[in-house]
Amino acid sequence: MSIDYLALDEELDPEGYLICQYTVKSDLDIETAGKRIAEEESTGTWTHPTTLSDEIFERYGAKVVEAEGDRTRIGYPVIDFSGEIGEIPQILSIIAGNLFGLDSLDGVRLVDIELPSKIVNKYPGPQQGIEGLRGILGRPEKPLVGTIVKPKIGLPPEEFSDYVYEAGKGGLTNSKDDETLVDQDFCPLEERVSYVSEKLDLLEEEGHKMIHAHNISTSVHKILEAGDLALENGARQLMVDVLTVGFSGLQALAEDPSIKVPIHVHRAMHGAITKNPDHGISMPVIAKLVRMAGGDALHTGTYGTGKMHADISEELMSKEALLGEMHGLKRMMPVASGGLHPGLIPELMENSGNDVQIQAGGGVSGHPDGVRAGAKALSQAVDAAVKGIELKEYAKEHLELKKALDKWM
Ligand code: CAP
Ligand code: MG
Repeated sequence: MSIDYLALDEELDPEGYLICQYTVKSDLDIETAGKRIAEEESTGTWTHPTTLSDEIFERYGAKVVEAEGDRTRIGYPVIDFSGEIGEIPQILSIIAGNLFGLDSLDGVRLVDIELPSKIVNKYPGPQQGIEGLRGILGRPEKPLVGTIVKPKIGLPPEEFSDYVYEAGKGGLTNSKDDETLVDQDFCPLEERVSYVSEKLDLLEEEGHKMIHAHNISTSVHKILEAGDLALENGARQLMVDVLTVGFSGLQALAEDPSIKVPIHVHRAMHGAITKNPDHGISMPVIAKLVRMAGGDALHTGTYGTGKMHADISEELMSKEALLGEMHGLKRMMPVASGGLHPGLIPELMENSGNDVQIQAGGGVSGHPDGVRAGAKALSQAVDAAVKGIELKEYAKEHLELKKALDKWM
């Protein structure tokens, strides 16, 4: 046989390959562009290595099985990902590695990946997932409703915990640290967790179950220690900024037997990777990797309703990446957050359905009557949407919602 990465007539066994779909912008025709990616990321380089035999190519070479318009599908043999040590970093170094820097390609976007069970089954995945979260909160069907403590930074631990308490009194099921807060001098992790845990206990005594995700994003060699510190002080949920920490930090936590609480995953920095439609990695791909690494809930967007940039078709794919079948891994909770307020809930829920954790920071703390009223207004908006009642109608009997709509609509 001879070495040719183009295999357009071949049907790939989905269990034998990790199949990637890329879109490419280049002066090259799409077949040649696909070949450049396949050779760079498997057995080739810019010229033919004299050390590359037909046998090596046959066994380890990637195959371009589709090349049409600006799209190409490339299959990487599962054996290229074998071994005990490589894991997600190695997967990314192959399917999302040098190819992004090739001078002959003006833009490449990794749009989707199909992972075979041989790869996925190496990962335990989410420990709690959506069912676990719903079980902890005793909320089997309705969306979870949460807030992000605002301002993002600056509140000392006690005032911080007062915010959480007020949000709980307004009916919210969830709250969380912001992605930029970890252990700063004005609000150290240990003290913050301890104050918040007291308030969550108090809420529970008063009949309301709520959890708060504490951000322990740090270097991988410190993250388990930070997790333990939070748990010793009563944390009911942990949070990781997965892209600034790295997938490995999330996986280290998720696979540690002492961490039994759900892990909330924030995606700060994803815009640098996902926002350019001609280049980078799509959010659904990141979502699949987060699910393998063991996240329980992940930010996937607000379907065009909030403050963050959105491509709705990709957001729907991300939702499917978390909730669809994935070789037996538990399903994850999609989190909708960013510029939300009660007035946006019906439109959001048309796309999200009930399997969503809805969160508003400004949309709770910016309510004219404060956090408790803001939390009530958000809960009322979700209740109205679940019941299929128009917000304006529902607001006639729900004053907090009315004031929120008056302010933001
Ligand atoms: C939302 C948020 C989240 C964004 C991130 C913020 O606050 O806490 O970090 O949701 O976007 O700081 O902006 P607001 P995404 O409710 O006050 O906007 O979820 O798309 O990753
Ligand atoms: Mg935030």
